[in-house]
Amino acid sequence: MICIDIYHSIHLTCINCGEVFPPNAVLYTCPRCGSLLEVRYELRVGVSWSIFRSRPFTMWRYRELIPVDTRYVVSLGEGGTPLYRAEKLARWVGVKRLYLKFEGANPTGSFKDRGVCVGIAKALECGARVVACASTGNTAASVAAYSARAGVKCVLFLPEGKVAPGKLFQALLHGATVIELNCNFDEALRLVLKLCGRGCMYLLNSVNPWRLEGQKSIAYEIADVIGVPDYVVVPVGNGGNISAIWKGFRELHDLGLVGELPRMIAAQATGAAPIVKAFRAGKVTVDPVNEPETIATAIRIGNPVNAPKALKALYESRGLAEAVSDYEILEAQVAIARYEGIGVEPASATSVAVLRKLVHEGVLEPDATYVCVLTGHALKDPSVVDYLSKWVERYRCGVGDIHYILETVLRK
Ligand code: AN7
Repeated sequence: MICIDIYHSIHLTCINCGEVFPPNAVLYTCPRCGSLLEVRYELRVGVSWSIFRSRPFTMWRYRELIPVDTRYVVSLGEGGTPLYRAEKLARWVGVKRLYLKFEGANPTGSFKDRGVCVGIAKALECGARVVACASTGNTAASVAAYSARAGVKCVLFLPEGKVAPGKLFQALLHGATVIELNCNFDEALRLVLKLCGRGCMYLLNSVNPWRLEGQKSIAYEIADVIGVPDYVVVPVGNGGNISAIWKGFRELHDLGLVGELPRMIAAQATGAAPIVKAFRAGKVTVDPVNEPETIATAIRIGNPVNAPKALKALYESRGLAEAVSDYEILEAQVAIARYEGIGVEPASATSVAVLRKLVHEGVLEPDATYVCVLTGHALKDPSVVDYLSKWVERYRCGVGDIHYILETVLRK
């Protein structure tokens, strides 16, 4: 058991004005300038890969680098997800070395579990009895499960009709209070931010900087298993995860645990690509997309709350940002499933679709090491099968017709 006495200091810092706040302050944005907060810490103890590798492969293997009081952690075994070498998919994409970080293998089927686990620990430390979030679905599913295990009440604000069925089912199954709003995700998030600002509920969206402290561990695991790749491609909605992964790599670099840094690539859907637009214009904030639309409902986000952090990650890492159509997303989802046996939801496939597009356009070199982060499991959204008719083989027939059907099938 370790707690916080292994740190010289832990604090929240405003990324804009630099104001510093204590780690147990219940703050989601800077009270002085309204900008985003970041967790900073200074270790009192030494760390090394050999210490980390002497422990089980979960995200808590790197617990010194996740500055939360572990006495409050309620775990479901988050992190420690597979990093697959994908040789057939690499050929389809057009690169030599491609790895897939499969976050669908987390307890509730998405990377959110890493961040929500830390966020719930912070909620418990602060004495919160109710946690809340707005969500396109995966955060809701994760918060519902972890709050159930932690024994706190959970209130979820969802855009009505736009949450994939698997995610909605998880939220209801775990006993959360589900409020479906007749607005989109961006409006729901603004509403819940305001409500949580009054102090009646603890906010677990990724604007809460503690969420990112958990999600950093994706970088730690990648570096642990294959070292630092040339590029990491991440599906982007609110921009929390790409910021967290970049923070993770930077911390490893600052601690001398790695010698290089990767370049970060943001992957979005064409109908919801405010980060791509801002990056192309060289801007540090986004112009919101008012009516975002994409089949990848997880990233149907027009006004990303972590945009300043995500854009900073792209500029600092000399990265890239690109968007792909819904058709390209589904095509990649099918390719990942068929070439590698890995089932992901549409939002996750944007990383592979964007990589393929950039390689085919000659923007990215074939001879580099790429990691695509696959953020969520296929079972989250079985509804997309309705759009896959071009790719699925499916027959309905009477038993009497079976010989005729088989003849057709086996001749193909
Ligand atoms: C599968 O659950 O925003 O850029 O409310 O579910 O950190 O927002 C989900 C986001 C990528 C984007 N892939 O991550 C929510 C939510 C999947 C996701 C993202 C999400 P961020």
